Amino acid sequence: MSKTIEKYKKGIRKEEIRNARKKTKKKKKKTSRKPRRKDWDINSHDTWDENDYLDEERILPRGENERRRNFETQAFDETLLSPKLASAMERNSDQAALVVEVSSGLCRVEIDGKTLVCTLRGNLQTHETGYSNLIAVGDRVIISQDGDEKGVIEEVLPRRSVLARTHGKILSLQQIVVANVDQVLIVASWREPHIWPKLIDRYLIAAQRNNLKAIICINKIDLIEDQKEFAEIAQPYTKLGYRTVLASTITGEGIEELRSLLKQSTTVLAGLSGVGKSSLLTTVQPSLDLKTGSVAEKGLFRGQGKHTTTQSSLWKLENGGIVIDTPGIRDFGLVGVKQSELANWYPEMRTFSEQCRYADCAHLNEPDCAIKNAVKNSDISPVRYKNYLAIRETLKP
Ligand SMILES: Nc1nc2c(ncn2[C@@H]2O[C@H](COP(=O)(O)OP(=O)(O)OP(=O)(O)O)[C@@H](O)[C@H]2O)c(=O)[nH]1
Ligand SMILES: [Mg+2]
Ligand SMILES: [Zn+2]
Repeated sequence: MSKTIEKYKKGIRKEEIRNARKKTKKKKKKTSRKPRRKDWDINSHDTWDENDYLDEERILPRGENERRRNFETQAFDETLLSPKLASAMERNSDQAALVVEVSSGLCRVEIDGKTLVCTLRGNLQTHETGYSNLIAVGDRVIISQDGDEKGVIEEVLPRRSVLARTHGKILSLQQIVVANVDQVLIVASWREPHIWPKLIDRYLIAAQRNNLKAIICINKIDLIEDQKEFAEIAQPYTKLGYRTVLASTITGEGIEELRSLLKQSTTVLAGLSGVGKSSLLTTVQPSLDLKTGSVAEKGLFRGQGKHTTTQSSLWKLENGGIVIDTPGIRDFGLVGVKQSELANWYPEMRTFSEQCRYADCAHLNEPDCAIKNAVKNSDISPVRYKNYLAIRETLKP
């Protein structure tokens, strides 16, 4: 397709989205967004909640959902933030700065070994990207500098990858968690908090959908008491071929393995609060000295993390790796996965599902369901099947 046609098509898509947005604008104004923080202190790491959710489900005009879905698919391949996309791509990459931290309306970027706090140029618009946030940690951006410590982000360069999830309760919108990563290190802990395989599966599906390599790390293995129980949970993942690192920051087990897996790649660490993401990074490279927290010892939230890390941040390792530490995410909403498609994202179910008696078998209570039979015969792990059922419940038909 010629460049002119491509540009023309982009123009049409932008116009469509703009019109649809206009229609929903009134409703949008009523929602209460948190005010932007203007007082971001370069040295402070605390208190800001990057999820910044709108709590209300938005009603969209007819056809808008489908239009967005098509649009969002394209947004994976190209960034439409800039009308001068082509020229941005041709620019010397030396001019690009790396976003290492993001707050509402402000970013911390790194360029030439210096760190600057940047605002965003007012004409950058989220509605042209298909995502609810404009900038994410890991983005490469063109900035104009304003003195030694400040700057303005003029453009966001095309992303080679994103890890995205649904934006809070608004299932049609997606939020970029991080950009330009190669792999997701899914961190779980055996205990404190208790291992939660359903969240591991959600992350595995998100990684597949975003074409990112997934590695599983089960941390706090010093707390294992029953090896048999541990094997039942961990083995299905290793059998499926997922690289699974068993680690403990207390005994040092698995740390060298992690260090080498992080080498020369850009990796995002994702998992529940309190599983030890920041602790693992600090153990891999003590100079990082990231803030780590404790796990609640009593009360309703016993055994859960306290959301010590409040915003994602990017760090460069001495071995050439780049890591992004993230706050614990509990609800990793799967963007655009329907109930009927879910089994396709379970590699071990895909082949069996073709042998079910009914082509539209949901693998619940149908007769002659090959997946249920495979679970009975231990060809599919009961843990994975249980996760499938639970995740299915949260998806649209
Ligand atoms: N027993 C045990 N405790 C650990 C291990 N690794 C980390 N911890 C403890 O787990 C708690 C939480 O660790 P963090 O590194 O803050 O966890 P996090 O995943 O970064 O949590 P958020 O920042 O809230 O998302 C701390 O009290 C750590 O000391 C481990 O291998 N074994
Ligand atoms: Mg942390
Ligand atoms: Zn079936």
